Amino acid sequence: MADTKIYRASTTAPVNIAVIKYWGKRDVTLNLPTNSSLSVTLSQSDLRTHTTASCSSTFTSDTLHLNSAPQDITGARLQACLRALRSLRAAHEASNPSLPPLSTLPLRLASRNNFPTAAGLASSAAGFAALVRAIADLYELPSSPTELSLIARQGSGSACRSLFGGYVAWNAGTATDGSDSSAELVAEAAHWPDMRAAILVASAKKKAVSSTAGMQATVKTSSLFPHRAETVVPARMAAMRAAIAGRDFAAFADLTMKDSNSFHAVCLDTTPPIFYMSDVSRAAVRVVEGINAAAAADGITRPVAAYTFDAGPNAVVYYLAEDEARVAGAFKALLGSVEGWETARGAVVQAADV
Ligand code: 2P0
Repeated sequence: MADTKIYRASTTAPVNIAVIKYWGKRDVTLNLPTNSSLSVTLSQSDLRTHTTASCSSTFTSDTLHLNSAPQDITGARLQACLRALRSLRAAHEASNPSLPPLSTLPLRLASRNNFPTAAGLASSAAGFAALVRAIADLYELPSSPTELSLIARQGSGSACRSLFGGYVAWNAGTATDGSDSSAELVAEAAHWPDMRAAILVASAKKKAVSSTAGMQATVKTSSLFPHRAETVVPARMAAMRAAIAGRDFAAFADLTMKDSNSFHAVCLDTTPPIFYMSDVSRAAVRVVEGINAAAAADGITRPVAAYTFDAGPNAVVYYLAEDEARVAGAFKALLGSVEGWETARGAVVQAADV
C-alpha cells in the first residue's frame, strides 16, 4: 500500500548578534565570507524562529510559509539548502534500506518569527538555521551542528552561527569549495552566565539595502575594506576569543563597539554610501557613552555597556547582570525623551538572556 503518512519535525533557532561582524563575500554563490566572525546567540526564550518541516507523498510540491504568508521557494540559496539536505537523506537511506524514502517526497515548511522580519534583527540567521535543523530532524540525519552549519551558511551566511547557543565563531576558511567555512562553538552560554543583551528597536521596518547587495557593493568599492578584512578582523577574532575565555568584559566591550563602528565605517566608505545607523542609533551610542562615563565617575574601572549595530538602526547593548540597573534602567529612563523608538514586542527595551 502507498505510504500516505505525513512525516513531521519542529524546531526553533535563536537570533545571533555578531560582535565581530561578517561583511563581504569572497564567493557569492557558496556564501563564503572574506573574514571570520564571532557572535553571541541570544537565549531561545527571546528572539527566535520556529519552523515545522513535513513531507508526504500526498503533497504536490515543495512549499514555504513565513508568518503564514506563502514565500517564493525558487531562490538559489533555499534550493541549495534543500538539495544538500535531500542528498544527505538519500545517502542515509542508501545505507539504511529500512528507512522510508523521504528524500524524494515534497516538503512543506512553515516558519514563524516572534520579532520583526528583515529589520536588522538577524531574521535570516534564525530563519535558515531553524529551516535546516527542522529538515535535518525530519530526515533523522546524524549530522553535527558544524556539518549542518555548512548547509545553513549557503542559505544565509550568519545562519551558520545560529546552530549553536552561546559564543560562536564562523571560520572564514580558505577552501574554494567552502568545505572549511563553518561555525564552531567558542564557549557555552553557561561559561559567562552574567552576560545580558538589551535589544533597542529603533525601527521595525524592512531595511533599505539588503545585506547581500550592501556587502557586494562594499567589497567592490571601499578602499578601507581590504584593511578591515585582512588586518583588523583577524587580530580582533583572536582578541575576542581571549576576552570570552577570560570573561573579560572590558576587552569584550571595547572590541564589540570598535568592530561595530569599523563595519559601519566601511559601509559609509562604500559608493554610494550605505547608512544603516540612524539619528536614533547615534542617540543610543551617546546613551551608552553616558552610562559608561557615569560608571567611571562612580569608580567603576571598566565599561558597563557595549553597543553593536547590524545592517539596520536597532541597537543591541551587552552588559553584565550586576550592572542591570545602570544599563537597562538608564535606557528605560532616558528613552522616554528619545523620539523615534518603536516597540518590537510591547517593550522598547527588551532585556534578553544570552
Ligand atoms: C553579521 N550581518 O555578522 C553581519 C553584521 C549584518 C551586519 O551577517 O548575504 O543576512 O544572507 O549571507 O547573513 C547579515 O548578513 O547575509 C550579517 P547573507 P546575512 O551578523
